[in-house]
Amino acid sequence: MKYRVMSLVLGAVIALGILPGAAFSEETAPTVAEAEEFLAQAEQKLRDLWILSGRAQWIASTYITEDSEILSAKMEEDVIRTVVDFANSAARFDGLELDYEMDRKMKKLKLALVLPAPNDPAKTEELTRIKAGMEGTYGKGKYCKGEECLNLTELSRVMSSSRDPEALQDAWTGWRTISPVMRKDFSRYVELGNEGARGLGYDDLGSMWRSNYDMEPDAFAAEIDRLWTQVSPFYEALHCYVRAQLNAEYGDEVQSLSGPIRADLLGNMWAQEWGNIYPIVAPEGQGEAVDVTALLVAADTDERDMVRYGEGFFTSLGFEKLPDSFWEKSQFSKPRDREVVCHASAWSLDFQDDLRIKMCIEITEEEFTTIHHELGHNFYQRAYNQQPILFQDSANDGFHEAVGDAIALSVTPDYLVKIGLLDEAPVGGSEIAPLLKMAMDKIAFLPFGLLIDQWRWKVFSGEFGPEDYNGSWWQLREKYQGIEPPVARSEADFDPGAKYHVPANVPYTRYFLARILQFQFHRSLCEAAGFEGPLHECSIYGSKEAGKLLGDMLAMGSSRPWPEALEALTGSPEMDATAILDYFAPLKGWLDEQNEGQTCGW
Ligand code: X8Z
Ligand code: ZN
Repeated sequence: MKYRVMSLVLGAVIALGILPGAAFSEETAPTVAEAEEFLAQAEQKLRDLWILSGRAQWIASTYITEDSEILSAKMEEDVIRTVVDFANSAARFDGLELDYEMDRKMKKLKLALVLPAPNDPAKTEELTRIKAGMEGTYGKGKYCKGEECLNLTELSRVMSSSRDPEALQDAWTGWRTISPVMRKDFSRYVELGNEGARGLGYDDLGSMWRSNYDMEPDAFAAEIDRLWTQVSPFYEALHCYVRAQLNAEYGDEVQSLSGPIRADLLGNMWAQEWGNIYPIVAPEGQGEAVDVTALLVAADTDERDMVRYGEGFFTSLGFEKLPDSFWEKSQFSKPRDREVVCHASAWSLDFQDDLRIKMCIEITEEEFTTIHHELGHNFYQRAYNQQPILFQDSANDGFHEAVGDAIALSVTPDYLVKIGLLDEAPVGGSEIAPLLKMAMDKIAFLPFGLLIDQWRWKVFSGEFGPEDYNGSWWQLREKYQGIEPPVARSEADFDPGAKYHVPANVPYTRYFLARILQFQFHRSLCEAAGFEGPLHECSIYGSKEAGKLLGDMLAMGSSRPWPEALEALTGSPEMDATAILDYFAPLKGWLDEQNEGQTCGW
């Protein structure tokens, strides 16, 4: 099962028989023994279904055709129906005194779907077909100019490397031609998903998503606001500095010194991470940032080699090597002969050892980081594979996204020297350059990580209606990120659909949480490794102590509330932005100096 969609990949039922709950009498009062039997049956059946539907989805993602799409939608339909049935049947045991484990399993069962459907077979089918169709449309998406058609990988290359505003604008608007056709389907998906969530007792689908954090949904939303308040001054300082550098690079005509930044100038199709334009903002005389892309290319590294490096990091911590099947069954490169979903993902197909990643790896630093990110999912999945199936998940979804990223923070110059990619680490000099380069990805991402679901939550609650999908999207893009489109947009566009997680129905707040959590993890792991010194210089490579601390937390899966898992690793049960702020502290002072005399903000 693919991690990111745990619940929606979850299974299928087809001919597997027994209706959930059918074995239990509705007439007599339920007993604890019956509840236990019910859970055992549910777990057995869901495991079978999830394995089957995971396989169907693997094929649909690595071989997009009408047939594979229909089959995977069909399997997903069965999973949804089964989980909804189980969740409804579970209500029968409400009010019974269950032990902790059983009680938690009942809760997890109710939340096992990311996409619930109404209790109506025709609507369930409609919803799964719409969802599979939107994801397929995204996967196949191309921008054609005459004979020449460009896919997302190719357009992204333009976004990351071109410095020609016209070419950037063309690639940016070109990619967004793939999504207007999704608009109608998306609004129907919102209706049906909401109806499904209400059927399970939630206010709407957004509220259901927010209910999976061991706290009240409103309290979770407040938690997110609190974290954003902690980090937003840093983002504003970075925004201000970068805007000035872009103004110096492109001139007033292209990028003004005030107001929002033009969204196509930041080196990424969605302006979510800005590391690709680091050369434009690199300060002189402030030390050196290592160019990992150049090192990979110089060493003639291929896609598999890159993944081997990633695996090597985890084994250095004491984790077992990946199984042979990982190397045989993963998709590392974009096939030439068929359409695939290139968006990177990590899968556990059998809840045991059939681990795989699916990527279209490019030989770049950005992808090197993504490989560590994906492997983090796989090592997590294997670490919790002894848990009951309903606890085979991360402590909260931000944890799943944070593990590989925390490891990638240890890809320091010293580490690159150890693995032979770099001859020697830059010595002396200022730390500003490497910190700024890192901040272009980590700090720049924060408002983006936040806003996708701020938008979707309001779409699900009805506050943003179909007549204002694109307008409200850009309102939030400007509010949080301080960016604006390079050309006027209208409701004939559907720009949210040009970001994978929207058509694919993957909640996004997890990535915001992960940006905060990964620095907390890194700080604690560095401490366990006995590292003393600035956090950005720490690499836990080779530390069995750090590996043990991490591995023990991962093995908990979702069996306990996430604050306990966090406390086990960091000593504190709170999500807290001080770790990311500490990591970048020297940079903040420097940015403030650079920004002196500027009018920051937008
Ligand atoms: O979607 C991903 C991963 C798969 S879980 C590649 N990420 C987000 C994105 O690409 O938008 C990782 C960072 C944010
Ligand atoms: Zn991920």
